[in-house]
Amino acid sequence: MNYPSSYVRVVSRFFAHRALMAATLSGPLLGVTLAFAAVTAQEPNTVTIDNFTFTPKELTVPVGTTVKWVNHDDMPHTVMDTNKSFRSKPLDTDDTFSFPFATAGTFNYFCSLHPQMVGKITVQ
Ligand SMILES: [Cu+2]
Repeated sequence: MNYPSSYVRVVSRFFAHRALMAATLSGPLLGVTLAFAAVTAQEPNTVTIDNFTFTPKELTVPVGTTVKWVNHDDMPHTVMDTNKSFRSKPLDTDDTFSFPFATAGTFNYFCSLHPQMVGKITVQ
């Protein structure tokens, strides 16, 4: 469709204004949301995956603990023990993987899709 350029200009200015207003209004709200997310981010015995990073990168738990991984990225990741004692399927966004650690030891793991992503679970 062909709109006269003056119309396009007015419309795009309108949307630019709306976007600015939305950004201004959502600023404080976003701050609150982020603060809330920061507080809730670290559930015990849970490793989150954000921006190609396992957080916490190293986690120490007592024997018998089930550790849960949650993928917050919009791209699949896996959780794979270097000694193959556990291995997840590819996790899509918000998918989780849980593994019960029944024995003490150090478990180094990585993402098989992005092997530079590494983490460690120490069970004692
Ligand atoms: Cu990955």
